[in-house]
Amino acid sequence: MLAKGYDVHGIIRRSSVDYRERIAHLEGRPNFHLHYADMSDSMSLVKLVGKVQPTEIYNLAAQSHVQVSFDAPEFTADVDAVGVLRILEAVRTNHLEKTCKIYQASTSELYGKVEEVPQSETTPFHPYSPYAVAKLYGYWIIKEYREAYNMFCCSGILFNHESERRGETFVTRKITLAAARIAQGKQEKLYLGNLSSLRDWGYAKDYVECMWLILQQDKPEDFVIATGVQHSVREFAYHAFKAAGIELKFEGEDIDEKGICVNGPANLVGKTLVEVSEDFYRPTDVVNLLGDPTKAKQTLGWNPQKTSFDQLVSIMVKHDMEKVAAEHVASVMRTNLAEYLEKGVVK
Ligand code: G4F
Repeated sequence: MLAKGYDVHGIIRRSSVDYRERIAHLEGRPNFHLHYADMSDSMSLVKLVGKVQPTEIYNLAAQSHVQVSFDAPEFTADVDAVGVLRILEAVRTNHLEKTCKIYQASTSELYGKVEEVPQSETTPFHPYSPYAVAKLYGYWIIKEYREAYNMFCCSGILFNHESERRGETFVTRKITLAAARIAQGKQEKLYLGNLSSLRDWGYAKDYVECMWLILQQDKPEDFVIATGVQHSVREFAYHAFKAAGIELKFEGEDIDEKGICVNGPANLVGKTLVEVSEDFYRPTDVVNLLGDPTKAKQTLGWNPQKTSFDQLVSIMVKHDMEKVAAEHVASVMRTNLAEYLEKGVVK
């Protein structure tokens, strides 16, 4: 958005620890502004929308971890469901419904216990987690305000979109970081949940371009954003470890399945590097997501294959190999400095 010349305003929540690593490179730019507000605080949203008078709102705010939504269902509903309503009402309260377009981050999790494969804009929803149920409300309230008040508000039904900035507890990033750490001797083993779960993984950078395209159309519509290609968690792990120089062979079934190193650094060959743990199984899991991006391709001119699965894996692994190596250098420097200080070599 900054590259396109927009003034960008984002909301942040107060925290006593710094959690802005992923936007640190943007802070200080003249067109980039951060404001304290919260999706659970209507007044903060009403005041901010009134002050900024936005022409486009991208609502990507969410408690977005599906497994966590089983532990914090009420918070998830407040932010992911009612939060969307609060944004719509903030726009209406400030009389901006004719000038402000709204993009809502809807999700392939809406298809949940899937009723058809692949999933398109016409596939029935069957949400299968507290997260997905909350997101379903968000989807419908956007549609309702579009029809009731003639507002330009749309959903992008995004399938999993990954990148080097992905949170470290989502499965792809958990795998790429572990592969990098194991390859560099910083971790022994990776524990995962359901290895057979199937996802349609795309590159987040390509998907945000599509979010913007959705708001540039003449009429507000919902779109499925996906690559149309499906892989299992097991396959993602295989390719990520391969990109880190380790070849895995998977043996066994379900909870007893293991990923064993069959090729790679001599000290790892023959070792079990991936195991399954019940801790990462969900009470209900969505296991067969595959999107049909035909409408986005035809209407928006978007290319779902811009970044291939192999390219995505290698972008993430390369980034994490460098991150782990840099952390190692920083830690050696810290240790050396501590020693020098102790010995009085430096003061
Ligand atoms: O990476 P995940 O946690 O992503 P999930 O649940 O598909 O949700 C993500 O994508 C959605 C779009 O479809 C977003 F709406 C949502 O906010 C989020 O960004 O899990 C992917 C699959 C699941 O089936 C999970 O059971 O991987 C399986 N899995 C296996 N082992 C694991 C693990 N997931 C995680 N997080 N950690 C594991 O160890």
